[in-house]
Amino acid sequence: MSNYEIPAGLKELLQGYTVQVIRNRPADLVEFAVQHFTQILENQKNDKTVKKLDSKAARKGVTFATNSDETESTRDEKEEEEKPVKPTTGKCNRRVSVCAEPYNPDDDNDDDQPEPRVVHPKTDEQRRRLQDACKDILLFKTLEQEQFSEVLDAMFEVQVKPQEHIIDQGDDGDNFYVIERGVYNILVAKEGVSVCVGQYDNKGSFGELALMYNTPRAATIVATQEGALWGLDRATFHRLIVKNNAKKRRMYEAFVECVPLLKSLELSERMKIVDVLAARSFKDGERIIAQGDEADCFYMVESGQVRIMIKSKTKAGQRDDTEVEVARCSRGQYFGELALVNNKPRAASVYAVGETKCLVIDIQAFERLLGPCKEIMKRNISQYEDQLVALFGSSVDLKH
Ligand code: 1OR
Ligand code: 1OR
Repeated sequence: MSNYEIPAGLKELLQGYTVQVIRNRPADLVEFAVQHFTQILENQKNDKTVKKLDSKAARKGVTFATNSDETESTRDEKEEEEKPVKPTTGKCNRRVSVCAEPYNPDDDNDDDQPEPRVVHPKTDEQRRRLQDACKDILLFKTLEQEQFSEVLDAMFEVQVKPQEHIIDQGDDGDNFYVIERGVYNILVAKEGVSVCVGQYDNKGSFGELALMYNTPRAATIVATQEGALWGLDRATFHRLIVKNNAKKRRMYEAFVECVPLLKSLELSERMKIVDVLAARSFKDGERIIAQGDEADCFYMVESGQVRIMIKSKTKAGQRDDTEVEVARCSRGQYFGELALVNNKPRAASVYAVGETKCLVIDIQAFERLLGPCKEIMKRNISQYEDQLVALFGSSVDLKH
């Protein structure tokens, strides 16, 4: 008995079935099991066929459609989302974006509808890799534990080849992607010419915009090398992440209104910032940013305070390890913009003073949403430079 090895995937298969039983409360467990596992088998067969035909189309999430008591919906989008997704083989089969209106998650009020749950069984090893890839994804940070594990259950692994287009600008949105590994270029068409505007380097996520706002894909994402991604289907993204945005808006709307930097933005632009931000808490004395590190996000102080500390260079150009406090930021103030604006390492270290809560935005969202505020930031940065000279003399350079 002790020599018997539990086959890979068995635990996940049984867990998936158990979850569906709890959710659907079927009268006949055996009959329900037959339906459930037949559906998995069919989906697997479909997956295999499509993989051979078109690896991109095969990335559609597969829904285990067990909510047979769902009432007919009049919304085209909802109907399509909640049907089992049949993998398709070409762009002509993609769904068509019907609306480019800013999406307001508060309008969505179908919480009392039964919800389908997508489960892609995973081995323990896959689940570990997935959890690792998702641990810093800001969009997942505000989810409750239960919602987060639903997201993990629904994600599916995607192997990527060099030069593969994961997303094409203008297409309809099918999945959201989290990067496990690989380097991906972000291309945007400007006057008919495709321009590389950024890159994901072995971390991060993309493909949320078309799903959040029901708009065509805003950029093309191309793998520069072999890589691996985790996909999340549109319906699950909508059900868990977009619905959660309504809660986020209620929580942070008042806060973003009080950030002076964001005053020049339209209300709808400020709400888009709320949609992408994540809250992070720090203990007294905890280091939030380390001078010299590579930068990948921007911070606003929601409560508490932070201390900005600089290690100066001596006249001989050697780094002196003693840190000097140069500034403090409290509620409504921001930090961590300098490295993003200058595309340089962090110019200072930042520490929490007392329990501190910050709201964080990743570099791509910063570039996309805070463009109009950059002039204000640059003006403030030139003030840093004046103070730097006053404190340390002209031998110190904020740009490293
Ligand atoms: P999506 O669903 O529109 C393309 O599909 C994805 O590219 C998009 O979601 C974002 O996740 C990601 N502008 C628009 N989309 C971007 C950008 C971006 N960067 C990443 N994505 N900009 C570049 C910022 C570095 C602004 C370009 C003008
Ligand atoms: P960052 O991305 O370089 C550290 O990460 C952050 O500290 C930096 O962005 C700024 O947001 C913030 N000099 C350098 N960084 C500063 C300064 C500063 N103040 C805040 N930061 N000076 C203080 C000016 C009041 C000049 C140093 C003498």
